[in-house]
Amino acid sequence: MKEKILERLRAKPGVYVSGEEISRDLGVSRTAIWKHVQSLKDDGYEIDSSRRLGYRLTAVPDRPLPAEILRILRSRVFGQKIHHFHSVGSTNLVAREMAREGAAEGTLAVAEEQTQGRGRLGREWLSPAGTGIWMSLILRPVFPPTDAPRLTLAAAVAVAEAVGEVAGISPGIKWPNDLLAGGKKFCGILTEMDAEMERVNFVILGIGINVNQLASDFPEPLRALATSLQEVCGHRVSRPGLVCRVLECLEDRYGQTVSGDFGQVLTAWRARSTTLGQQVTVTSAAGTIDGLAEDVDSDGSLLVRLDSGVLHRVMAGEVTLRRN
Ligand code: BT5
Repeated sequence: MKEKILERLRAKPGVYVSGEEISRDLGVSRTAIWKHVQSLKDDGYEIDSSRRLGYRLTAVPDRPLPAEILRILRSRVFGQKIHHFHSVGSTNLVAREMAREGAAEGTLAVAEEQTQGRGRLGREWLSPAGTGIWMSLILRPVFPPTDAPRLTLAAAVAVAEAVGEVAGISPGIKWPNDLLAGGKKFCGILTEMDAEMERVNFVILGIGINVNQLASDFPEPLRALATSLQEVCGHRVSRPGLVCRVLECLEDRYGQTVSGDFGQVLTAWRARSTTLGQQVTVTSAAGTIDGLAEDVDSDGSLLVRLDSGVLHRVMAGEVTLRRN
């Protein structure tokens, strides 16, 4: 009903629509309409109300609200079902709960703010209200658990493509999960899996994008490492618009990943990589190695040519460029 009322107001932006007319057309009481309008105002819609004239929509919020996303989303499955939260601990955690309860592939959890946003290995992901995209997508790929790292690469390519179109920049990808612009990180991806030995039950693809922060919004010491799309491209970027483009690009790249066309994803990943061809130090649970980042393999791992000449496969770890 709330969405239907919004549609009515949106059809005549800036013009009063009488409460009586809405009430008659939608078959609900005027009190119910008033309540839905209050709820729309809580979502950030600016609506003038007049006893005599009715309601008029004067501004639409730049928030990743389901109504704003669904009216422009052109995907088949991804994001067609959206759970939006004003504030949540972590969208990855709520998406995981939903997946356990049987939520379908493509279901999206998106939040205005995360109070316990998470990176890899329990690290913190800063997710303030009003400026970023903090979202998690439920996937149910039919492939062995060992293929799951491919999804991080596919997601990085998809977000880079979406951002390229929407913000007009060309981001780099740092293996495995960072998107960079001007040498600083504006997006991180957290892929979490629930699996048995041979079978993936579900994957939660968590994506965090700094969209409209100013450099001064980032606390020290993050300020030296992090950036936002607005900082890089010089203008504000529509968050619902970007969510849509990310979902659409992701659906395409995911389709390639699960249907035997991962080679195309790898080609796009290589073209955007800031890691390949560089002398790197990789730190992981297994220790630290130095070498040349030679390639990524079809399972998503990084192939590093050690100084001894041996080719070493890295499944997970932290890459830093080596300064000689
Ligand atoms: C990541 O981890 O980059 C994965 C981040 C995933 C965030 C999304 S948001 C939606 C979903 N729900 C969640 O709870 N998480 C996902 P990692 O590679 O471990 O990087 C973490 C490091 O990035 C931190 O230790 C900081 O140094 C830095 N960092 C934290 N917040 C940042 C931000 N907003 N922008 C850029 N860098 C940040």
